[in-house]
Order: sequence, then structure tokens, then C-alpha cells
Amino acid sequence: KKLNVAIVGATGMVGQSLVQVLQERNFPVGNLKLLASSRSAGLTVEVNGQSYKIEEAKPEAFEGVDVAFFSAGGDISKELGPEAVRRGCVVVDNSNAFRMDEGVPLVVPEVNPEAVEGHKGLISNPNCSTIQLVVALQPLQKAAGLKRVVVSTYQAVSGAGKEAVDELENQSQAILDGKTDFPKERIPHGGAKVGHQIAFNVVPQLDVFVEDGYTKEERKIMQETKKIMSLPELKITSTTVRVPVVNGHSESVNVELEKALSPDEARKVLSEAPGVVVMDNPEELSYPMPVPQDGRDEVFVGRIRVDRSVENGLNIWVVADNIRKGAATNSIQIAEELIARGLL
Ligand code: 2RA
Repeated sequence: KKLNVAIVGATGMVGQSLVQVLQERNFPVGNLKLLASSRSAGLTVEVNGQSYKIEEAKPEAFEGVDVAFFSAGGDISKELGPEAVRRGCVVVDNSNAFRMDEGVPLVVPEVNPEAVEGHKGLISNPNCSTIQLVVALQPLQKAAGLKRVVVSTYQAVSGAGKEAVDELENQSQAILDGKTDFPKERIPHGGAKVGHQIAFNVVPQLDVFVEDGYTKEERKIMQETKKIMSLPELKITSTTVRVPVVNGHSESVNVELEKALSPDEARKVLSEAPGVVVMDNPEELSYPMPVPQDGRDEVFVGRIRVDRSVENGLNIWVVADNIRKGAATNSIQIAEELIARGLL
């Protein structure tokens, strides 16, 4: 059966990737509506040589739509998500508006596909840095039980949107041209009083500070991981860092396990896990990196080694395309899961 699909936030990086991934995966699209703010309405966007006209995102736009992918920020999701659901549409929301709400499934299909069963019209797509983390943690949890997780991220500027990508490129060029005065508006977050240079730099702040010295991004990783993995008591801490990479988030993940798991055993369970590619051959300098893994849908894991400072400790390195697996692809996989279960 063909489904009528809407994409809210169609002009953004995730919105454009959604159009592309729908095509690549042969998602059964009947009518495709691309929605955005009134500012963009009337514009056309090109994806793979095909052009689409943008319509204004407003409640009536969801009449007759079966599934809507939202990626236009939390405020739009809060305003229009319930309007879409009221009109019989299933919403897969990429914002953080509803992720921690009880009754709203937060889904990574490789980890908790069954969570879609309880949905009431709205399903949340987790934060990009959480998605790649849980895809890599789940096989370790199943094999040996997680006792504690320490994650440090190296996040690309595409996570902060197209303007942040432009800013990194413009700053880099300006610096190479010997300039010292250039815009610093998007990092650590748009709207911050002070912006930081991201070109040739590293910024240990993503999003705003929330409590106890943590940032919102760090809190998302910790809270969302517990919800998706159904491990409310999991000991987990995180530090999130923006790096001058265009696309692809990397994570250094230290785990303490309940039972011993050798690096070889970890490689085996990870390579058998859905959505994971193990890339771990130090002799050939083979490990995941954001540049070669750009454009891929899998989560790549490498640098698997023992952490001898604790009992049953392992270090792993996890890389994924944050726009695809971290947002667009995961959202579409959620809809595919709904279809497979007869829920859409
Ligand atoms: C980022 N996770 O990378 C955030 C939002 N996608 O900036």
C-alpha cells in the first residue's frame, strides 16, 4: 500500500536527507508533501535532480497524510505534531519535544523495535549522538551486561544545521586568508551571547548548560540511553564536544561490564548485531572515521580494547553519519517498522 508522506522542515539538512533516504529505500510513497515555514513556502528544492515545491506547514496541510516526519525544531513539533495526529497522521518526530514523555516511544529499530507497538500517534526519534551509542551498546549489554558507561563525543557541525556547516567553511577560509575577524554565531548554539570559533578549534559545549555543569546534549545522551535500552538505573556519564568536522559524529565509549568479554568476543557480538560494522584492524590503520563513513547508514565500531583500570572494562570508538543514521534514516526505519507490524 502506498502512503501519503509529509516532511516538516524540508529545507533543512535532515529534511533533504529524508527525501533522499525515502527514495533510496523505496519507501512506499504515494503523495509526498514538503512542508516548511511560510518563509520557504513556494520555493522548490532539488533532490537527486528532482524538484519539489515547498508548502507552508500548517494544521490543514496534514489532511490525508498517513505519516509525517518532523525535523523543524521542538517548537514546530509541539505546535503542529498534535494537529497532525488529530488528523489521523502518524508523526515521527526528530525534535526533543516529546522524547522523554511517558507514552511516547523513543525508538532505535536495532535496539527497541517493539516499543513502536504502544504508540498513540507520536513516536520520537532520539538525538543523533544517542542513536549511534545505543546501537553499539546493545550487543554488549546482551552479551555481558552494562555496569557503567562513560561517553565522550566528537560531534560534527552538521548537527547544528546548514548554517553551522557554512560557518565552519567560511571561518576556515577566512583564517587561511589571514583574516582575524569573521562571524562566530552558530557554535556553541545559535542565540548564545558569545560565539566561539570552530575552525581549527574544539568546543566542549553543545547546546545550553542545564544542571550540575552538564549541557543539554549531555543530559539527552544520558536520559535517552536509559529509556531506549530500558535500563533506568544504568550508570552513564557523558561529555559532548563540537569538533571542526563537517559531518559524522564520533564517540569514545568506555564500558564496565557485569561479565568478562574479550575484545575478540566483543568484535564477534558487534559484527553479528544489526546495523553495526566492525572496522578494527590497527595493523592496517583501519578504524572508523567521519570522513570515509559519511553517507553510510550503519554504525561503525573500532579501536576495541581492554581497559585494565577496571574489572571487565572495554574501550570502543563509534562513528556514524549523524544526518542519516542519527536522524533521517532512523526516522524512516521507524516508519518501516510500523509498516512491518501493520501499524501504518
Ligand atoms: C548536534 N545532537 O549534533 C545535536 C543536534 N542534532 O548538534
